[in-house]
Amino acid sequence: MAEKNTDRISLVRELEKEMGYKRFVHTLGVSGTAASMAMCYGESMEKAELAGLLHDCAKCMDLRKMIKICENAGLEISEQERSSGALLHSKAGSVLARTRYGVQDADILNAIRYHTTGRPGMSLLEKIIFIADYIEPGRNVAPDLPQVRSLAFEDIDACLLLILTDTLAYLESTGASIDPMTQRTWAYYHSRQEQQ
Ligand code: DGI
Ligand code: FE
Ligand code: FE
Repeated sequence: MAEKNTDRISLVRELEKEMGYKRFVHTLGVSGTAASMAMCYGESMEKAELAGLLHDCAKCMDLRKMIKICENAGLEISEQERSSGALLHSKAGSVLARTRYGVQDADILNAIRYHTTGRPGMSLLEKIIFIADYIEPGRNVAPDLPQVRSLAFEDIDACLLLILTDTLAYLESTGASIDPMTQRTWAYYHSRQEQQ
């Protein structure tokens, strides 16, 4: 147990060196929020905390480096990802979590990999990281945040759908190209809610 705590503290120390300070504070916010959601929903608190700490571990790299990391790992990169660090950092982050930080748990790696676009049929841990990333205390510009924050602890799928709906509306308003996976995730959770 003591050893585990030492590892956790060394990881935080390493991440502090790897990222800009704003990103580091966001990382701590996501990690703490994810741990709280895990307590609420009966997910492993340790896994949620670790996935939260590592979810943006590739975010501060330049795009060429992200591309290299994914190519070396044999992952396919779409044209859209090739031109967007906002999209590619999650894929690159999941590779780094495994190769550099020694994470072997597939659920943690998937939570990192899909934290930006989500995906249909997300695991509980994947949903927690996706939501925690959006609601951590440092976030303050997205619409509906008070409602999203309370839904996060009351109805996780409704919360997920609201975030996806607001994100798509935001992306449409800025004219950004929408990743097909973000669209598919929204369609999947929208149709599930309709069926209820
Ligand atoms: O890395 P963070 O900023 O903490 O959060 P994130 O990994 O969720 O990335 C958020 C950004 O990703 C935000 O600017 C919206 C953008 N995003 C999410 N889905 C899509 C997307 N950007 C594009 N171009 N297309 C998407 O489908
Ligand atoms: Fe991210
Ligand atoms: Fe993030």
